[in-house]
Amino acid sequence: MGLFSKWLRKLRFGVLTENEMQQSQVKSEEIPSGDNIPEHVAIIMDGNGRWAKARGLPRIAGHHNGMKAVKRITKAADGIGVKVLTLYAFSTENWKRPKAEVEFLMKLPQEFLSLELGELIENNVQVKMMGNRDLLPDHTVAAVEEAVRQTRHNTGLILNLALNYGSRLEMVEAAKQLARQAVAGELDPDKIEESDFEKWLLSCGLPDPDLLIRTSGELRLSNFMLWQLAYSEFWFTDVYWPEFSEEHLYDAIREYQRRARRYGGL
Ligand code: V0D
Repeated sequence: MGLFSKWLRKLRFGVLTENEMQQSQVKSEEIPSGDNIPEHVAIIMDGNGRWAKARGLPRIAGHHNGMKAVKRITKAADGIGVKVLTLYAFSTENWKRPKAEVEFLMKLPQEFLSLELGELIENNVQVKMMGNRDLLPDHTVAAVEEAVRQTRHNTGLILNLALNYGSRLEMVEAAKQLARQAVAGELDPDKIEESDFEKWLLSCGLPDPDLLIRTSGELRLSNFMLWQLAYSEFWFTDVYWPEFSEEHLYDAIREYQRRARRYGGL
């Protein structure tokens, strides 16, 4: 009997159990490779607080374990040939959280970099930051800018951290810049093109994300890269960010590759 004939027969007679249906998807467990690796993966790292709550731990324990996932996923993405990894670490909405939690979060860049910057440099990773520096504490900005400076000539994976980032504000700022250029007589409003707008976005110079991942079950964009995600594939999972593993990333990328193959077939 052929490998799949059992499934085919069961399908024909409509007697597949839920469990068998899942198995019949013939999921490849291989590490993604080949062409069609997404060049830019963006991730909304949600569920750190929920992960902690489920374990009876304080929220900051969730954030701390989320940081370990950042290290794990950066390595895994680099390992399979992703060129840009954008991580949504702190949104402009996150200021509404309790002061002590925000203070803890603002120390994480320093903590992460004091542990990991050496290895990032060894691995030729280039650190970038995307967001509004104004409201961030000086110590946070200084730590990130030092990492940006020390890695600016690296040519490997770009690790782009969205800190105090909000997409609508980013676009309003871009609109202001175009208005200023128009008032100065440097730009004809009737000749404004997408590329004129794009060059004022904080993601300027990076390709648009090919794949957006959001963890922890929420199915929203939450003001993240609204312009840049116009044509991206979306992948959602119920897994909390601190538990997001290499295998989850590979699942998302294999699904991305399957979708890309389907378009190719049309
Ligand atoms: C907390 C889950 C790494 C999301 C991940 C202040 C929430 C862990 C960084 C980081 C945060 C930032 C800059 C940098 C290198 C690493 C980070 C924040 C929160 C925001 F250059 N994890 N991480 N930054 N969390």
